[in-house]
Amino acid sequence: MARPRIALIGAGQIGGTLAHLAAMKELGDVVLFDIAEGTPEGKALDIAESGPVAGFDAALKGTQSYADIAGADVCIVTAGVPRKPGMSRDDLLGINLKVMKAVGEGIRDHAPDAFVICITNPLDAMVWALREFSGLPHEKVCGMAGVLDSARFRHFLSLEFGVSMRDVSAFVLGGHGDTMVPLVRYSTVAGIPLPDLVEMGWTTQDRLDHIVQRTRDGGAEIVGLLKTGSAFYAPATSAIEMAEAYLKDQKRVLPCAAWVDGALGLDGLYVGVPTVIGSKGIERVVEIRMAGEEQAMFDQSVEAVRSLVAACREIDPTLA
Ligand code: A3D
Repeated sequence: MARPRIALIGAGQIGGTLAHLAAMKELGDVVLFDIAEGTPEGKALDIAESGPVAGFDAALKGTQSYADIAGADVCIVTAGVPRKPGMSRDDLLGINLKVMKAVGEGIRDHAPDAFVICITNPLDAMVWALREFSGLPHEKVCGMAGVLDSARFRHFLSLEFGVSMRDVSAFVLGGHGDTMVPLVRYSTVAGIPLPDLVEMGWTTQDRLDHIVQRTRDGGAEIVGLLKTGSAFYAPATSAIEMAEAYLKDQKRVLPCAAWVDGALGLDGLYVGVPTVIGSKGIERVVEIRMAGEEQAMFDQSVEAVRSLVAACREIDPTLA
């Protein structure tokens, strides 16, 4: 059987890391596409040259031509610009919307059967625009944010409790932005919910509130440290987990920006929700129950996403 084909649209910091991870995990052959001449070719060759040492079998190619992504099983989109210190994700909207148009049309024309994972910010609005421009089925287009936001939450919790990150599971809902909703009640250490751990004296409510806020600000914390770009190792690792779930039909339950139409009181919006990812793409949206304050936070997050989608429509009237 031929190896799966993985197309990475954008060969910058995240794109290069995605290519490396995909090759190391032997998920398939990799095509790196970028408008910057030489960058995708250079990264593809560099990673390919690590193959004999690392011992993986994967072909890597860099390109400026969409024709080379033909037949891709998965497309992961990072094309666009990242934040600089002081910028919010939303400040990227105008410039990255134009990029989504070019990328969406490229995928529509050359890889219409792919499972598409968008990472470009502002995430929820860009996934929506990418889906509109590509015309692919909604269940085949999603965005990576929840896996990353949850991973950040899990990391901070594991430091607080002094336990393995593997035994911490965390739940983050809503848009990928300042209004994201880390759900404390559904986050656990080996199945014990965080509120119980507060009662058990493992931490205090104040410290937990601080960790929740640090999770919300997780992206900005890295931008502030790096100064020249945004996070890329953890975002790439998170998207690879989603791609693997699709390629191997794992039916993983992963939070991602998915099209929600009918569930959770929403009538057609991309927003961060728990989903089941398998060979059909986003196979199910898990309709969890939210308590009063959680629902209010989720509603606020939904409103923030809606206003970004409205802004996209204003900038590009061809978006219905
Ligand atoms: P960067 O290293 O700048 O790479 C972006 C690449 O896109 C560059 O190589 C550009 O040449 C390329 N590019 C620009 N326009 C086009 C185009 N029209 N077609 C193809 N390629 C193009 O950025 P990065 O890899 O660090 O980040 C990429 C995106 O991910 C940014 O928008 C970030 O804000 C976003 N991001 C999202 C998350 C989430 O959790 C959702 C996390 C971190 C970064």
